[in-house]
Amino acid sequence: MSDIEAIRAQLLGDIEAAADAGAVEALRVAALGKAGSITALLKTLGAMSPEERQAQGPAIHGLREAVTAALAARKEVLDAAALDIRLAAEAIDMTLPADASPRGSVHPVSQVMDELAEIFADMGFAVATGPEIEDDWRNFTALNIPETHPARAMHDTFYFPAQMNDAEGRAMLLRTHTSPVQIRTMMSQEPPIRIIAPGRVYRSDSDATHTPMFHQVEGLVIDRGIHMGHLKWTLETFLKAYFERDDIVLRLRPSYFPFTEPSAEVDVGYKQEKGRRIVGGNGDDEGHAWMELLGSGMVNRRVIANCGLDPDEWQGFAFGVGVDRLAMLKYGMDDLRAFFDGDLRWLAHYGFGALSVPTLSGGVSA
Ligand code: 2NL
Repeated sequence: MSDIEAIRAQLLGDIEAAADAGAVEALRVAALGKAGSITALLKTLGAMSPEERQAQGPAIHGLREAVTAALAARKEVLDAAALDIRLAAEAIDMTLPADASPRGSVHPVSQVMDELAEIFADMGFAVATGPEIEDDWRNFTALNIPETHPARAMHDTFYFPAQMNDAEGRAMLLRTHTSPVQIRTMMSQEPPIRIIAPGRVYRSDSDATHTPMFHQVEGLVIDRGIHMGHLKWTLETFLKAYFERDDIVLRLRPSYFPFTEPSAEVDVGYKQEKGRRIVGGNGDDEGHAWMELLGSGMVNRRVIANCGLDPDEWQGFAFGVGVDRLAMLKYGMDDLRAFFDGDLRWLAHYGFGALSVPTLSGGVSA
């Protein structure tokens, strides 16, 4: 074996055995540094005859290239192994407790929806949910909303393109209220029915008091012999529990909705006292303040029939209320847009913390 081959075998063996980056660097210096063994071989080329140089040159340069490549390859292997070790050492155990207390909270809208579910559960109502993408039959037609009704217009309703019509050719849309959930329930369950349907609804509307997505709760009761008295008692009981005061009185004003007949808008009245005032209230002569809060009525016979039930046997009442508005009233908030800003300071300002979760037994605003 020639000198060059012996040096090559020795160096490549040493490089392969190098245990760390320091050892690789030491071998590089020993072979290719100023006083290195390969550097010394390269220097001998200058003193050779042209014939000798032609014979030895390629072998010596080949040796340099092979060793340079081996050093780089070994370094890469060692670097990857070092990274693996570091990653294993720095792995985070997600099951460990956090070392800082959380700053967020359940969103006020979610808290109000939870409160509503608790309050209505106490009155025997179940929570029903359904898809936010609906068809125009369940969102409008079944509810006796005529084809020409302004609510169906493009500027109020977010429609999907006609290519997305369902199998029956119905136009698809983002639900504009949670009523289609009640339609689904009436079509799939035998009465008696007592449900609330909370959730997100969408209307093409955006300014200081309207956001294109907002939250609604609707309620529905279907049974035999249901009348307006049941509606009024239910809303009164709900509002007393929600606002946590017994002096709440209701005023039902005649109104019109296609899906209820008769229909009533519900104003909430309360005795005005110093220091506590519900936002938006207007006083009257007897010291009562009234504010419009809910829409309601007896379910239109045509809606009951549209769902396959006999309106001579089954009657019902229904109501709808904006959850964002309920939250603003309860917590004294004045700007709807802040609901969607995700600003922790807003939560802190209104006293929301990670552990403040309403329960009926603990007092919903405790
Ligand atoms: C409002 C109006 C209302 C309903 C919603 C309803 C649902 C079915 C049948 C009949 Cl399935 N009615 N929902 C009834 C009256 C009013 O909401 O102004 N909400 C804020």
